[in-house]
Amino acid sequence: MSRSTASAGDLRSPSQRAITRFVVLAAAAAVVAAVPVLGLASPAQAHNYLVASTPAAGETLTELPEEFSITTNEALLDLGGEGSGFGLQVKDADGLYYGDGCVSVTDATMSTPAAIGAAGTYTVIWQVVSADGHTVDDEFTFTWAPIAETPVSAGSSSAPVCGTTPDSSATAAPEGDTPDAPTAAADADLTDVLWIGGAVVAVGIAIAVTLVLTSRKKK
Ligand SMILES: [Cu+2]
Repeated sequence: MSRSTASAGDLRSPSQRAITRFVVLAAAAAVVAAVPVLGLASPAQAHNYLVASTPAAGETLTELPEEFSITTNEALLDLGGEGSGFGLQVKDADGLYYGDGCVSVTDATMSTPAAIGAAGTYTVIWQVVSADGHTVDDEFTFTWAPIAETPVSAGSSSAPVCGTTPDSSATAAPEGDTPDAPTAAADADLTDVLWIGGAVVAVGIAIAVTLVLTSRKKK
C-alpha cells in the first residue's frame, strides 16, 4: 500500500503527508459519523406542529365559537380513541380554568367545547400525541372581548378533568401547577440524541486514528 517514491511534484516530507492523510481521514470519519446522527435527529423534527387554532394565537376573540381547537400539520395519534395524552386547557389571567376538560381528536385536529369567563386575556395550553407517539405541548394567549352578551362560565382553580365535576371555587390556582411531564420527556429525547451523536463521533475518530496508525506501521 505504501508508495515507494513520491511523485516529482510532491515536495512534502513523509510526516507532512501523514498529517494530511490524518486530516483527510478525520474529515471523512466526521462525515460518516454525521449521517446516522442526522438520521436519528429527523424523527424529532417530524413531530406534529401547530398550523391553525381557534382562537388563533394573539387573536382578539369577539364571539364565542362552539369549540376551541388545535390543528397540526398531520394526523394525530389517538390510540384507543380516548384522547389519552391529549389536553386543551383555557386559563384566564387569574389562573382559573374554563371548560369540561374533554377533548375529541379527529385526524389532525383536537377540539373541546368552548367555555369562557369574563372579558380579558386568556391562555390556551395544549398537548397532543404526535404521529410518532411522542407528546408535543405549547401554549398561546388570546384576548376575549365579547361584542354581545355571552354566558359567563364559572372558572375552576384546578384544570378540569373530563367526566368529573370541576372544582368551581373561584380561587386563583397556585403558580406552576401545570403538568411538566411533557417537558421532561422532550429533554430526555434531546439527551438521547446528544449522547448517541457523541458516541458515534467518538467511534468515527477512533476509526480514523486506527487507520492512520495502521498505514504508518506498514511503511
Ligand atoms: Cu418523537
